Amino acid sequence: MSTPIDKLLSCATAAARKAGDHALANLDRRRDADAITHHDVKLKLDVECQAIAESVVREIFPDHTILGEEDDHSSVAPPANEDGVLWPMEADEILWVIDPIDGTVNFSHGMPRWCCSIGILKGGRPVAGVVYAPASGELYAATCDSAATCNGKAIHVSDTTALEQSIVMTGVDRHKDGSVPPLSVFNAIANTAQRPRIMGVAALDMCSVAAGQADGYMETGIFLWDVAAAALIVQQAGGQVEILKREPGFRLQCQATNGPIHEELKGVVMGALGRA
Ligand code: LIP
Repeated sequence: MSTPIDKLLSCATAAARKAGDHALANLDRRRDADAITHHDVKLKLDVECQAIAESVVREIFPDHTILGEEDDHSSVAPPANEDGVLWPMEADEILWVIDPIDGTVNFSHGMPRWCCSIGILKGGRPVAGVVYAPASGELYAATCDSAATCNGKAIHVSDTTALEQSIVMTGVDRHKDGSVPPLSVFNAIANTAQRPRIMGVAALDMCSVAAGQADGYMETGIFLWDVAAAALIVQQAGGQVEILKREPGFRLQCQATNGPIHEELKGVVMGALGRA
């Protein structure tokens, strides 16, 4: 018998709240790190929060597979593209995708913009997702058969029709091979949109699109766990999400928009990436 979607959503909500609240309660330990690299940091709290979220999921769904940001995925090869699918997999397989602290660098500096993101894929398609931002108390949620909400209230994407009137959120690419110059997408957006924004938290950036506060989001050096929950939240808020490229280690190029600006933004981004 298949698992009811609302049971998946309530478990994801409980797991995100428990993990996120643990991080918030331990803010004074935000700089305790297992590793600090030039562009990133591996926090002890990241590992703890992933374990907390996983234990909530395992208690209710002991047989489900969990993919967490903190595991080693470097050798995973990208699958072939399949429309409407975030990450192609077996039709009946359920995958929990957990980013215990998205916006780790913000968090480690004491900035309040970070979140816990939990998305559930079935056959590679998102069926439920929760993005919880403990510092602001915002909890975004959606399932494949219900509207997107923020703290229980329905949210909707903007109706902006032109890129020149749009706020587009993006990030700084950290491809070590230099295949994508770090600010190439930012520069292209800065030249065409009303304003570009880099806030450092992909899941919350996409929720801003879902809530109609921003009109688009595009990032090249992003991972499945950054977008698994928010992709569904954008879609169920009336927006459009497209994976422009999949790379080894669950790395993605992902665009999420309100819909009307999607093709215009994609043209700009593809031009910047030399794939026009
Ligand atoms: C981060 C993203 C951010 C992106 C960073 C990083 P983390 O996730 O949310 O938007 O620009 O490259 O992937 O590492 O803080 O969970």
